[in-house]
Amino acid sequence: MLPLIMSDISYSKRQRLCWTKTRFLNSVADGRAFPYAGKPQVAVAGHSNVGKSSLLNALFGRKGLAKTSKSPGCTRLLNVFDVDGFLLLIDLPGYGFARASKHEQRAWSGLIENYLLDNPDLKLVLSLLDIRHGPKKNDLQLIEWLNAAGLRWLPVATKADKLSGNARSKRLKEMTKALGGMLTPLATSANDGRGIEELRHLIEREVFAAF
Ligand SMILES: Nc1nc2c(ncn2[C@@H]2O[C@H](COP(=O)(O)OP(=O)(O)OP(=O)(O)O)[C@@H](O)[C@H]2O)c(=O)[nH]1
Ligand SMILES: [Mg+2]
Repeated sequence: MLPLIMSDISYSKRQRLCWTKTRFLNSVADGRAFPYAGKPQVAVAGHSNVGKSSLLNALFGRKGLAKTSKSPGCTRLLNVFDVDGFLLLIDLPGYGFARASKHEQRAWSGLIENYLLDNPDLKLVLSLLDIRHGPKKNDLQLIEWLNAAGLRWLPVATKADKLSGNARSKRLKEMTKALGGMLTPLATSANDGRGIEELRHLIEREVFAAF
């Protein structure tokens, strides 16, 4: 009993995480047997190659901790990172990878669904959308699915450095409309650091509000 009470107290006192104090825990192959219960979790979802692993490295301020690749389909398991001993960030396999076989695509979506469903520790899902292309049909399907499952989600536009100021604002407006008009994606770039500190704050607010 006592350790639980003590950890609740330390959560309520904290407002910020030390993001550079992140370590890779493990790769998990079965979403139903997720071995790290008890800590709040934030999952990063999105199309293959949208920049999930790069965004995580930018949040951690650590190059190469999450494996990135120019060729899509690099992340095929649930890769689990522990931030500052308090929070778990989960790098999900990308969906919509055209060159994967139907069998592989089904296996990955099964892995993602099994992890997302019935997980009381999951506080937030970041829905990553490439600022140049998203939201695509399967992004909107995921968001619908998250809504139906009652999960909190936040749209995050990636690769914002690829567009100039005006084009960026125009795209963000279009994306907001395509998402139903309620939420404007946070523009981020793993390359120039745009939006990264703000995203850290948003995650902290969600996580600490839960305690
Ligand atoms: N210009 C730019 N390129 C980026 C950014 N983020 C990621 N990339 C590039 O996009 C490619 C894919 O990045 P990843 O982070 O591996 O993407 P992912 O979503 O984890 O991909 P999968 O694990 O295969 O689903 C790499 O070539 C990255 O260098 C960004 O903010 N700006
Ligand atoms: Mg990846």
